[in-house]
This record gives sequence, structure tokens and C-alpha cells, in this order.
Amino acid sequence: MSIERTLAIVKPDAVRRGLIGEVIARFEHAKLAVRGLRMVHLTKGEAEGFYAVHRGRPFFDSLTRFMSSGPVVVMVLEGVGAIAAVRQIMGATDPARAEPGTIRRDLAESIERNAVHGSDSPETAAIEVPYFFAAVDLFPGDRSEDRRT
Ligand code: FUP
Repeated sequence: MSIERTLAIVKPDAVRRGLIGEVIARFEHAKLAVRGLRMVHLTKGEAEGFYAVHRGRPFFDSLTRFMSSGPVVVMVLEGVGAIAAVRQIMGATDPARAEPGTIRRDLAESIERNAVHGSDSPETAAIEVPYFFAAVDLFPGDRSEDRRT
């Protein structure tokens, strides 16, 4: 498996409940490295753009209202097979169906307020990472960041 980058989001419910550190720790404990990190309060339009593939679905309006209801923490995670690894650590979309020990099973409130997002494929990651991060915002995987002045 190759080294991948994926986008993860700590959603407004988890930010509100003080779970930013808990979510990031679970990713870091799984040997995923944070390469970019930022807090942002999405507008309704920005949330709609992010979830554009779901436009027209019955939950779209409620989902995008929720995603713009408070700040989120967006991050780029890097590691071997990072896209599938993040999906596994998050658990199924519906917390009631998620495996014990996953973020959603342990921490999420409902299928909508499900605490985290993670890109679901390399194609999705390639769209979602640049939605929030320019190339210059992402740190490399070696120690060259130590030499920045
Ligand atoms: P996931 O990739 O696990 O985040 O799930 P989806 O891409 O299928 O759905 C995106 C988001 O829409 C979910 F995180 C939560 C929300 N959603 C609902 O609110 N109701 C649904 O029935 C399905 C998804």
C-alpha cells in the first residue's frame, strides 16, 4: 500500500463537546501524521459545496445547516493506506451500526451528528484536500519544516 493523504473533519458536534483532541489522538495513535490543520466556520454555501455530491438527497439541507452551525477542525492526514485507515477508525456513517472502538460508535450522537468526516476514496481526497488547503499550507513528511525561517 502506498502513502496517501486524506481529508478529515472534526464536525461541529464534536468540537462543541470538547472532542477535538480525542479525535486527533485516535488518528495519531494509528500512525497517521497531521500535515495540515485549521479551524473554520463554514458558511451554508461552503458546506453545500463540500457535500455537493449529496445535493438533492433528503438529508442535504439539514446536513449542510448542521455543518455550518459552528466551527469545525479540518486536517490533512498522511500515512500508508491513510484513506481506508481513517474510514476504519471513524466507523460506519450511522453510529448505531459502527463497530465498537470506532470514533462514531464511541463518540457520535446520530447519523447526522456523527462527529467526523473522512474522504471515502483517492478521487474524493483529491477534491476534498484542496477544498480547504493550498499546497503551501501542507507540511512535508520529512524534517524540512524544521529548516523553515
Ligand atoms: P460518510 O462518508 O460515512 O460520511 O457518509 P456519506 O458520504 O454517505 O454521508 C455524508 C454525511 O451525510 C454523513 F456523514 C451524515 C449525513 N447523512 C445523513 O445525515 N443522513 C443519511 O441518511 C446519510 C448521511
